[in-house]
Amino acid sequence: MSAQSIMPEPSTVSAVSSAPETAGRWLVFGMGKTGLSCARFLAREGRSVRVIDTRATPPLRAEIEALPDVECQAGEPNSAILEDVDAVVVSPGIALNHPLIIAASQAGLPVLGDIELFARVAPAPYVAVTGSNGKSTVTTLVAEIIAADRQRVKAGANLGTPALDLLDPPAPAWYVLELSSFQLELTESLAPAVACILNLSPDHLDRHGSFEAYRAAKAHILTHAHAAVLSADDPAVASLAPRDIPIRWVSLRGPRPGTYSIGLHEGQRYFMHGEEELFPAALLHLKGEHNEFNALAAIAVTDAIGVSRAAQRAVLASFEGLPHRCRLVLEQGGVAWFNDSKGTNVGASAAAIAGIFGDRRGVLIAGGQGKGADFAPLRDAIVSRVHTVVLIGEDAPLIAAALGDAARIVHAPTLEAAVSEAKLAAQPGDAVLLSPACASFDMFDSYEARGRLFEAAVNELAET
Ligand code: UMA
Ligand code: ADP
Repeated sequence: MSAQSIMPEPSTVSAVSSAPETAGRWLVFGMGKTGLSCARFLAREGRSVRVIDTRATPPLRAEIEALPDVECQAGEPNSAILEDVDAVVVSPGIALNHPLIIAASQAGLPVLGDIELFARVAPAPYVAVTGSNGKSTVTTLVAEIIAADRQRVKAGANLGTPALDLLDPPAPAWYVLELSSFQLELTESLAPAVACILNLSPDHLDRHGSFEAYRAAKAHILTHAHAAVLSADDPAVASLAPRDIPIRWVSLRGPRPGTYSIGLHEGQRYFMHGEEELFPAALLHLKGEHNEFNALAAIAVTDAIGVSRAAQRAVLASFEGLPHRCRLVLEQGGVAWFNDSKGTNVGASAAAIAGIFGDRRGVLIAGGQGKGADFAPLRDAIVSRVHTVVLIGEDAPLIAAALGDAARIVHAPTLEAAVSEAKLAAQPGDAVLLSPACASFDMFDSYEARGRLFEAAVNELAET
């Protein structure tokens, strides 16, 4: 199939007003980045908007209140607020079992998310990327490759700029969206030119209740997709493959016809498409096999939309990786310190451990809020690689129980103390990796704050 034939027509829906529910008052739930983008979008469309948030002092209230014809109300909402409402837009941080959402559904009100609004009006085609891990890396690679091909591109959604803010003119040739399960569970019209699912491993089970429910939410990305890029290595992804659209498969299990993979030729490793050698794998700076997979996925996605090899090569050769993802902070006394604060679930940290400790042993710093995860797979990941695990945060006891005697376990009250413990435990030739397998919110505002503090503590220790 040619690249052109998968390109969807730009949306024929020029405004959200074609939807039946748009005549009356819109209720936006959440005063975070998404709530602000929804209120701004709906106000610009001339809608009457009320924005609510369960918190007494929501973060972006002042910015939202400054919009014309937008009303704000903070504090736990009462279902009476639904009386004069015609549609509810829910921010991704709100669980759909919130009593107000249940009441809205029971009242027959449309309940939608910001990505649904985006999909209804997008003036240019879009690529959508999801998965449990690697989304931000692949979204960024895809956007940079499109830009290197001298096409206008805007990237965002779960990564950075909310999707509706990307609609500010001028329209690009392509949008690239990173989508979370929370965003996907509230979409119906999403029709990406290419939908990519990188992998699926348990995450956010405290919100979705089960892995199957989480997977079902992610599967929404494929419902109206024109083409797909899917992992052939992950049965939970591969079994979602639709039969009626072209699929590009990505695998780390060696070359196969039509598949994007890594192959050997005259002793050199190559990114391959089927039998074709595309680029030497050594071109990529990013560490770890998981990043080779991410690079292959970005090549597959940009092949699907007809981007040049030269643009792919230029970006793969120059991309240094995003902050807080397996980034080298310091090498001192024969010990290399890595910040993978974005390793916020077990699957991510298992991949980071395999990538960083591939050719050396060392110390892992982990722990935080486990989001209901089963930590048992971490045990397999650390055996024969990690001699000491330093644990922090509220779910440290759960992780210690899951690891058993696979490594020496040390508990630390703070991240700074964990860095000191890691310094004591590390031997020359070792790596020390922060990859918490947990969310940060028990001790920090965000994974970025956790990563920054780690880097500061490591750099400070280096000076002592
Ligand atoms: N909250 C309340 N009461 C409310 C509204 C929100 O307590 O009435 C709390 C939520 O429980 C949540 C926090 O506020 O802890 C933020 O919720 P939100 O929906 O207002 O968040 P936004 O600021 O709009 O950010 C959201 C995404 N956040 C979440 O999905 C939790 C951001 O992804 C995304 O970048 C942004 O929209 C723009 O699209 C962040 C994230 O952590 C990076 N995503 C998860 C992940 O990547 O694993 C899914
Ligand atoms: P996401 O946006 O899905 O959280 P990121 O690109 O930000 O993904 O990477 C987050 C972390 O997930 C990385 O620091 C790394 O530990 C892990 N990771 C990245 N890519 C993959 C992959 N393809 N498979 C498994 N783990 C990965």
